[in-house]
Amino acid sequence: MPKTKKGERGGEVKSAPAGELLKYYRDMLLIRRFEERAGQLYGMGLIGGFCHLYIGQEAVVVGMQATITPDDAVITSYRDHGHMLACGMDPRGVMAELTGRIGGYSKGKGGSMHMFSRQKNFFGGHGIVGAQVPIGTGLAFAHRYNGHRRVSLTYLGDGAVNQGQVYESFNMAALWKLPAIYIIENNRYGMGTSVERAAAGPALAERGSSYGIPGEQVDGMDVLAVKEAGGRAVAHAKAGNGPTILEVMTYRFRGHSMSDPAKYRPKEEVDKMRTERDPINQVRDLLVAQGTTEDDLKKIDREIRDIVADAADFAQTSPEPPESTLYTDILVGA
Ligand SMILES: Cc1ncc(C[n+]2csc(CCOP(=O)(O)OP(=O)(O)O)c2C)c(N)n1
Ligand SMILES: [Mg+2]
Repeated sequence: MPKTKKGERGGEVKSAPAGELLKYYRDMLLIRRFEERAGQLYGMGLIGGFCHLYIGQEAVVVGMQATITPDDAVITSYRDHGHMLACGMDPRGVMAELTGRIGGYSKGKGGSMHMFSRQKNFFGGHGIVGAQVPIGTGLAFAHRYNGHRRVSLTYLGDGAVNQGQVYESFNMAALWKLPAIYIIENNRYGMGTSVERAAAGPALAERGSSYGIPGEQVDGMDVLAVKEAGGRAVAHAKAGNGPTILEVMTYRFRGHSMSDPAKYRPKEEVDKMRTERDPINQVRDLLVAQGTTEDDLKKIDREIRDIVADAADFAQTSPEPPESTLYTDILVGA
């Protein structure tokens, strides 16, 4: 259980041992720096197609990842780079996929939205809004069918939660008590539409209540809060009690994709979230309060910078796939 300490703003904030916090700091910083570099490569014209950055939302995936084992399954939407890095996928392979090179996870043919790792139990990377939800439910079904004590984490957005297939999935997951955890990353917008304009009823955590699925709203800018709620959901599923919905309140600091008019939310709103709720700065503050030095943090910063620089170099030097591979690795044979 996380310890609590008095926060600078007077409230109770959670804390945890330095070793644990350092891991979260490192993992979130890797995602942040990776995404910043991906944004730069996109600006240089090196990334084709879509590219959706996860900056601001890092605590969601890092907190959830801390609750599962490598055998558990993870699936998400197109805003997927952070999820892949959190699953332990190689930054080189992810970046090279963004630049469409043969060293990428889909051999340069999938791009940002279509990457997978069977080895890390990461099942994509889906460009159709909500389409990952039935698949994630199927993964939970497979765990149950095969008698494995494993869970499936399905991430979806506040926009995706209004798709019909989500409710077919909720019904089956509840009916068969599947070990499915649905993590709604409520970043307040689906492209340029605020959740208030798109969703009837504000409580997305309650969207499974008529199926009897417990729901919980969680502070998604606080990695320890995510980990705590995630841990409860995983224990519930592994005990055979079925699915949980976590509505994780988060915020994306960047645009929806690389072209975003930025007219649907005031600049002050973004600035306020960046300065007051940045998930990485919050962990950094906890670490400093526990005695981690600036030098220790700088060392981590340098390590992360080197990993990202190496991934970016690889993504520019790995060759493009040859024309002869145009029709290979498209379908898996029966
Ligand atoms: C079925 C379908 N409808 C529409 C789109 C276009 N589209 C892409 S992302 C998106 C917004 C989804 O928002 P949300 O679920 O909140 O996820 P976020 O982008 O905030 O992570 C839409 C409408 C799509 N890709 N698929
Ligand atoms: Mg959204």
